[in-house]
Amino acid sequence: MIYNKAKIHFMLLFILSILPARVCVGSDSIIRFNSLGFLPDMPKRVSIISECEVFHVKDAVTDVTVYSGTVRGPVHQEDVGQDIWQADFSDFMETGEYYLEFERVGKSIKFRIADDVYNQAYYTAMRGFYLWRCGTAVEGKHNGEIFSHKLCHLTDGRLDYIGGVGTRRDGAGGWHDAGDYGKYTVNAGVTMGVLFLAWEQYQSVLKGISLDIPDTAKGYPDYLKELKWETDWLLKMQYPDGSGRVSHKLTRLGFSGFVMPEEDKEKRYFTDWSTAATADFVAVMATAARIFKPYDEEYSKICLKAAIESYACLKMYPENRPANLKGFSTGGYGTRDNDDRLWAAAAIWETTGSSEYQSDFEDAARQSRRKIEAVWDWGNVGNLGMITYLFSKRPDRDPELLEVLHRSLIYTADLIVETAEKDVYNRPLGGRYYWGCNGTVARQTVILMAAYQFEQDIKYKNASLAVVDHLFGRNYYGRSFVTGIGHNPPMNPHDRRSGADSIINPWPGYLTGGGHTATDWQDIQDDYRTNEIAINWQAALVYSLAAAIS
Ligand code: 9MR
Ligand code: 9MR
Ligand code: ZN
Repeated sequence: MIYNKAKIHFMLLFILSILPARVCVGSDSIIRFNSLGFLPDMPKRVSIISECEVFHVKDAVTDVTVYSGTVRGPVHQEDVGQDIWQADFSDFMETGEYYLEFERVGKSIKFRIADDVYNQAYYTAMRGFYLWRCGTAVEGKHNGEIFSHKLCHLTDGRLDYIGGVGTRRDGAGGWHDAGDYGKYTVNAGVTMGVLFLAWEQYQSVLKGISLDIPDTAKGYPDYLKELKWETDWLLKMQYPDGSGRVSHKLTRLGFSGFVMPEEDKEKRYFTDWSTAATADFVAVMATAARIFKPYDEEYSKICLKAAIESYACLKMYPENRPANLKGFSTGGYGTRDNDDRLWAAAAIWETTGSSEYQSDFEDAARQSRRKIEAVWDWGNVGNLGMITYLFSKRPDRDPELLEVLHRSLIYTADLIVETAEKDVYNRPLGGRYYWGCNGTVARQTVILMAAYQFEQDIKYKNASLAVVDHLFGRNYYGRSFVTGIGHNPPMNPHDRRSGADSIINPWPGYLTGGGHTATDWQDIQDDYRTNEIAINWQAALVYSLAAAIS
């Protein structure tokens, strides 16, 4: 009788499943690594929290040892309060399915080495945006379960707070922001900026990947189809009076309870405008005009017109102007606008080539103290402007400024690499822990990959992949931080859909925010400080995975 690999595997699984639990469980919480697996020719690193020395890589089907090595360590790390041993089997490159065995410690969970180990995660994470769609019904399958919600928030939004008492205007569509159902321009900005950047850098791979989403933008690749959904909504955030002002957000007065979006029937309002929101709007619309152009000439014009109109508004209001959000207790996303203006100028210059925008950017960039920054998010989007300029193909850039920005990019990327190397789990943020820091961990890949593209030094790509390792298991918790994917993922994110529907598993593919100390992440729904999900963190996750599969 001939047994093929798959059959033997199946039989083994069957035998394992009837053995007592302790035999199969292994020591998976002790041996920590990327539970999605590894790319054949890339680093394969493991953090172990128990004293160990010799380890073996074993074929998961035959139990044959295919590689043996010795660990390094221990290294003590203060913030996590642990002694960590490190194993490295990077020079083992055979595709297949394996597990690790550490003498006197035990076995790890199984993992794969293959070229496609991150593809499914990319797909699921990107589809997270589709599932976040507002103003429509959505439905998606994951591991055989169907997640869905009905038409929601069709009456967005009221104008009472911007001079239209009792009236409304169309503000439907876009993505819900996070675990709540609000829609916030500033956070949409950084999210779209990172997603557009992923497209610009990895479109040769991304455009071939079907996301199985509805055809809401004929002729667009799926990835851009999803981005257009948000762009359509963002266009509606611009005041229609020609002033170019952009509402800071569109939300209820306070957060809803844990209900499905279609049950959230309270009034939602366009709020007052801010210069930060207006600048982010310019940046997104200018970039959208450029990126959508090959697929949709007409729409590209609409985006560019909107960008130009709002840029004029910024020029009329050179001082930072926060929105008046009195009466609202939903998310604030209050931010000073310098970095947003810088990004706006870079994006609209890159799209139009106009020298006015160019000198606006160059002046702002020369004045900017920190150029390329190591830590950034919705409150600090200058990097998006700097990167736009650095990667531009336009001929007349200022060589001196370019040189300064280039040096800053390498300096910052090197700093991130060093910071990650010093951390026992290769976390690239050092001792920084705060609201949404997992998003920033993921976002480090943007700077790392920018440096990689300039220098072609593999250390940057390796560090970028180590970020993915960290998010999917090589971390203090020995768990995946992404719902529905990887080992022991979050089960109770602060997400209203996940809390309100009748399915035990949470909506899939979402990165949770992370602890505010090294050790205080709690996988409980009430802990919105550490266990919420959000589009800006998700965009960074998508970027990191897009880089990994490209
Ligand atoms: O659910 C809200 C979450 O989306 C926000 O990020 C968070 C901080 O603004 O606030 C959450 O709402 C909480 C509110 O602020 C206080 N009461 C409990 C709410 C959670 O159900
Ligand atoms: O991501 C935001 C984080 O940086 C802030 O510290 C926090 C408190 O203001 O708010 C976070 O954003 C939340 C937003 O205000 C409302 N929707 C959910 C967002 C994620 O928690
Ligand atoms: Zn909605």
